[in-house]
Amino acid sequence: MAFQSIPTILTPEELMDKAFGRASKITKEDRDKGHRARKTTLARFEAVRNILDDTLYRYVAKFPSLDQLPPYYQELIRLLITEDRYRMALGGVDRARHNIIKILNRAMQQVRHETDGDVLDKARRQTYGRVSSLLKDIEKPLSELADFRKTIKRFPGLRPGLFTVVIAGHPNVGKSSIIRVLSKAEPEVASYPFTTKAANVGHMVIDRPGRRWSESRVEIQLIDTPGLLDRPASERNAIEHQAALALKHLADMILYVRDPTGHCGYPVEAQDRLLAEVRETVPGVPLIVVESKADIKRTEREDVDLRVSTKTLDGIPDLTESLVNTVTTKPANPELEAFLRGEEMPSGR
Ligand SMILES: Nc1nc2c(ncn2[C@@H]2O[C@H](COP(=O)(O)OP(=O)(O)OP(=O)(O)O)[C@@H](O)[C@H]2O)c(=O)[nH]1
Ligand SMILES: [Mg+2]
Repeated sequence: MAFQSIPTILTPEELMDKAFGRASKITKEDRDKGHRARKTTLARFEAVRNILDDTLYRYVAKFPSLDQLPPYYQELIRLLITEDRYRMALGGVDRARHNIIKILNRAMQQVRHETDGDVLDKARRQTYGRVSSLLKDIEKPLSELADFRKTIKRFPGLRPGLFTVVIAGHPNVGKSSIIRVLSKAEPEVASYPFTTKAANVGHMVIDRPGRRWSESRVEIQLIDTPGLLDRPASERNAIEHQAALALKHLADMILYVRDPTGHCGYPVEAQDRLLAEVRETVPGVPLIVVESKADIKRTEREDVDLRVSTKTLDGIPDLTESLVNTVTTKPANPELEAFLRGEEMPSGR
């Protein structure tokens, strides 16, 4: 996955250790003591410059540029990081990189003819001091980048070319339980709302012997989402927004889970309102309504496609069959597909 290439972000102290430590191992040869000291100092300055330039450049370049990301990821970054924080931290690190290069280039210029050991030592102490304080000044942006990296690495690892089913519904209705029985994924299941806090991916592989080879194996990507409440988008929390984003951007099909038992803690009327809302916000995406917890209660309602129990597995084979029958090869989101296929990461610069 493209986001995995974001490197570990070092602290200012670690960056100093890395740059000054490596530079200190460099010594240049010359029969003349003064020339030896001059060449060594120059080589060390150059090493410090190159190490910090490379490292900081990589930090900025490996974070995706917001404008070049597919909308799903852009919106996730805006939601979980915010655009301002993202741009400020990357900008701060990049400015520091430029200033560090400037300081070291100037220092090299100043000592290029200097052969007095004491003067060279003093120049080195001063220059390292300036570089250190520039690095200390970006302590906050660097720690922000380290946080962003953690957040981004947790983004759902989508795979290109797979039909994507997004499971949605109120909290605690049994969405993750369904993902567990349908796929190899093992999302957390618990008897309280908002157990699932972010979109997670599971894969489902269905072998259908006896079919033409092109149809003999079907692979589906299932996205488990946090619960959604039937309230206006402006009142939703960041956890709910992640479900809404997955629905809006990732769904080739929606599996709407409704719990008729009341065990989830939300009335059926509220779940019906949410269903209507989901249909309205993502029109045109095929949607099936699944009633969960069929081992406890089954309704006679006609607007239900399937009734399932993840305890007795009642209805699960039918659910699998109806998912497989809906699979189409045409991606609903060509832009996202292109991004997932591309090995190249859009650069942050
Ligand atoms: N009796 C019964 N209980 C179920 C069934 N499916 C899920 N549950 C229970 O319902 C509770 C919620 O299940 P989850 O799968 O975590 O529900 P969720 O919709 O993912 O919940 P959030 O992640 O909080 O939105 C758990 O206590 C499950 O054991 C079922 O088919 N029958
Ligand atoms: Mg869940």
